[in-house]
Amino acid sequence: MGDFNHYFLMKSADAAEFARTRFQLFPPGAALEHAEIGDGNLNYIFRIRDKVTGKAVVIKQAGGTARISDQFKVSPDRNRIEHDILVIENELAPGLVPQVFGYDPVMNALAMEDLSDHTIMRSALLERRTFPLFADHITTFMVNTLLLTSDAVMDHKKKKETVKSFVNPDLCEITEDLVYTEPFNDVKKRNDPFPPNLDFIRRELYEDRDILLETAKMKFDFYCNAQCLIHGDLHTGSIFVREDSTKAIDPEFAYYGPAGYDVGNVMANLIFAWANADTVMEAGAARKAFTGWLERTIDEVMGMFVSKWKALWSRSVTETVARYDGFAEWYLDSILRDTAGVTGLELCRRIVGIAHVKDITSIKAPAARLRAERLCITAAKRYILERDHIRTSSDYLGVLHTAAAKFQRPRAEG
Ligand code: SR1
Ligand code: MG
Repeated sequence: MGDFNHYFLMKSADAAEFARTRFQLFPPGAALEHAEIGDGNLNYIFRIRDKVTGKAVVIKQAGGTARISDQFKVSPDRNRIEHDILVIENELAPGLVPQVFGYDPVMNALAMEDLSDHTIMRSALLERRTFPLFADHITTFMVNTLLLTSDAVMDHKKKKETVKSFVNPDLCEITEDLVYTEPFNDVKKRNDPFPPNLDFIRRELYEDRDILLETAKMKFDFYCNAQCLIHGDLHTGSIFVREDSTKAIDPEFAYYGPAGYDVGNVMANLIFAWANADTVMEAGAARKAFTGWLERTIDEVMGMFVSKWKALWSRSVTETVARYDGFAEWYLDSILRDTAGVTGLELCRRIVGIAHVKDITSIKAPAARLRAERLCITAAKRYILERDHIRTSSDYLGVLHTAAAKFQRPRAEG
């Protein structure tokens, strides 16, 4: 066991000792049980629990390369970024992120609240569980963290300082490559499409010049638009849920970028859950109820995002010119346009690229998986190409239903 004065990649026993001695989260002599519980693409996650009191914490450590592949060299500074943004998000959206107890720049590890009484939302949705407060919680989280870190509200010098401390080049590069480039151009030859869908992907994405041009425009917005402090990876695998509680976790991709990146991620991942259920569940009341709940949630996320944004805007904007007639509408409209575009990008990249989602990969029957993938890609293209016009939940659901109707469910559903 190391002394924590020099970086090394911890095993779970090290993490237990680290939690006790570095952060004093447990008393000396505490009987601790420990396990590595991470299954994400990047980091090592340890759960440490006092066998007597039941108190538990999580230690998250960053390595020098991604877990998913050592092709990705990722600065361990992402752990500092994650710690710092969790502190900010806790202030702006209390109760909607895990509490952090400390960060160690030598071990590149942070200590935070254990959320074992919650479930990762993607898994919960695959079990067809529903969360009545999710839309309300996630829209509060997004509106508060995005608007309150923007130039419309923040002191501009302080905002620039914040932009500086959240420059996140390695993690942004992952997004620039995996989200904005490779789903449409396999330039690094590391895409991982479902083989039976390769021709469809080639025709519909790699060879569609309109898609190439529009995704290039969006990539330049991601490079340049330091609009708000975004979470940067707000998919359903980065959200813990309980019936009465929602926690956005894993904000290590945070940087100052377009607000619509976060909203579009939430929308796309609800659509993945819908595509899975619509394809895999047998026709009948259960499918109707579950897809209906997802559609209502998509409706509430869009509706509440817009109404809460407008309300918070009128209460909190400090920038003089942002009060000019028409500015608020123009600004929000640009976020909604980006939301539509990013919804399309996220749908494509999880199907074509290296970082998949279980909503798709868990579909065993090849014909069913093909149907789910194709309906997502077909809808995604319209979200991207028609992003100047897609604004309301009816727009999103109309595109989704039209795409789904194009691809019949296979008879033996999988
Ligand atoms: C190399 S990291 C691949 C993906 O996992 C993360 O959760 C992000 O979504 C990233 O794009
Ligand atoms: Mg993550």
